[in-house]
Amino acid sequence: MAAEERSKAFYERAVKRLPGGVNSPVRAYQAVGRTPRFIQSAKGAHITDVDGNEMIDYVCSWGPGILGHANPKVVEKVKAACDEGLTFGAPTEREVEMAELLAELVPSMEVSRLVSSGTEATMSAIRVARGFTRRDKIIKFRGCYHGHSDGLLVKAGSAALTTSVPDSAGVPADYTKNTLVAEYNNKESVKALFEANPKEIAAIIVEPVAANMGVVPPKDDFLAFLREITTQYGALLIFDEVITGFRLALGGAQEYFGIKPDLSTFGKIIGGGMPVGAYGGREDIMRMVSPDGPVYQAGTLSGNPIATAAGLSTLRILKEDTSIYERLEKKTAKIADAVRQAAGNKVCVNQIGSLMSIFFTGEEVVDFDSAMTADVKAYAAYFGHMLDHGIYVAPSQFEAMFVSDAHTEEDITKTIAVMQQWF
Ligand code: HOZ
Repeated sequence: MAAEERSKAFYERAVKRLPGGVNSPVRAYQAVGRTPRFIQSAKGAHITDVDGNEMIDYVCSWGPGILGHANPKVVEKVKAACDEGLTFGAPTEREVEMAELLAELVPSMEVSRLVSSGTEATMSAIRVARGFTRRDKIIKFRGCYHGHSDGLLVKAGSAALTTSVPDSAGVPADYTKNTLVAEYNNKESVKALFEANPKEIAAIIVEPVAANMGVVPPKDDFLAFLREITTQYGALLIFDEVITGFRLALGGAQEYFGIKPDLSTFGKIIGGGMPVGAYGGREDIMRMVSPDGPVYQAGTLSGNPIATAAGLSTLRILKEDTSIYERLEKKTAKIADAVRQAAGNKVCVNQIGSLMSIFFTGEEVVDFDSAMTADVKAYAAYFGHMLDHGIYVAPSQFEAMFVSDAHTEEDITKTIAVMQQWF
């Protein structure tokens, strides 16, 4: 086993002053029974912990790192932006450029608002949907995760699953009574909710590829069905593209699947490694947002100049070289195929673009229930093997594996070899 002394020492200090010793639950490694690695630095596809262990990174900061860590062009822009000032609480040119670029690359984003996290983006998009439709109820899917705002922390995925709290304590029932829950990839469950509440549903919010109960792609026409049924009932369709945005394609999942939502939310990649989120969509809907309209939402660090510098630079790199998406798909599919070959039907490998999950179950994983058949103890053992052999994957069965443009053929070959040893 690699040296972990310094990580252990930091963790001992951390648990005294931080809940679980961390600032976001999945980082605590509770689901895999190991000590979290404290990170010193990262470059390209490699991450190095405080004990000097260099690992091939497939967490990629949970998605932002599509170019790998510390891309020199992005870092240069960030440094230059720092010299100009860290935050002004006033409009800047880069915010306008960002909104223009979003509209260019994702045509449904006619008008957008920048915020500081994906959680803020989804919470605000829901508020706009409610303000626009003058309806209160929303539909979300079991196992999908849209950040940690009260109304969305219902049957939620991500670390809420790992820590067995898909419904969080501290959220009054009154706050979630308007959150209706349907089953991902199950049209009937959505139909039933609309039939029971024909004029009350403001919006459906969905991860177009569920990636917080592990990666679960939508069945053939599921997203098209959501588009149709929302239109039919006068509700809005919100794509939560915090993970899929600029990852599945330059235009996100909406380009990949050819479905145009009314509103979308972004985070992760659009911040290029800095804290950013965005929500936006149809102009008539977005004009509801204050100060144009009556839906209030604000933020001191919204559109922060450093974050927009990192985000713009990242999006421009992606725009200049869209072949990156083919490369990502090829590399990720290579890993997925190798695991399928080595593990046979002991596992279910879901892969789409540069997102992937290995579910430790013999069942096909298409929804929350099938995801829950995964053997989390088996995942924990696999995680330990990967970690001990220099491969850094998510410390949870229910998070995605992210591949970046910085992963080299050598990285992929080594990763496959370590995986094959295990299976
Ligand atoms: N919610 C993130 C995974 N889907 C985890 C964020 C973090 O721990 O950094």
